[in-house]
Amino acid sequence: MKAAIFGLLVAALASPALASGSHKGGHGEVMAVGEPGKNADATRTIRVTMKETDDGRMIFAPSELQVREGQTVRFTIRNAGELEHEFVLDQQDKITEHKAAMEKFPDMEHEDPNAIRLAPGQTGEIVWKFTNAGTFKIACLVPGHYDAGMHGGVTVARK
Ligand SMILES: [Cu+2]
Repeated sequence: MKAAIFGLLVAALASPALASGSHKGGHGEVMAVGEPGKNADATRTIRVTMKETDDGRMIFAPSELQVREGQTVRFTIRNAGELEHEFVLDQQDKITEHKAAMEKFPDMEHEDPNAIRLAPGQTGEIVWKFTNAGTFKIACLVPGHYDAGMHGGVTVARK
């Protein structure tokens, strides 16, 4: 239900080019960044911590990740901060679109397989298969967090 509402909001915000049908990634449509992976296929675990820093920034540590095309990765994500944070994995234009939607509707929740929201102290997992080489993003789209530094890159090397 919430995901469906989000889809409508994104459709309303998206440019005509983006509204062509592939923008609602995570709802059974093909995403450039890949697809949900099977736990048994994961050949690698990447641990990512989300937190605020003493100088007022918010970060992912590490923030630059390197994986390989075809690889299934288990992301173990820990919120070591004092605020709620989220980990969203996607291509840059989808992140930008989603960020704008979140700023307009801050209470919006989403339950996409490429995203996880964690309360302080919580740890969660995303198993993801990277099906395409390229440069993608991780980001926290809680309003203000991206601009406080909470984003990073995922480079998917060609097989
Ligand atoms: Cu955050």
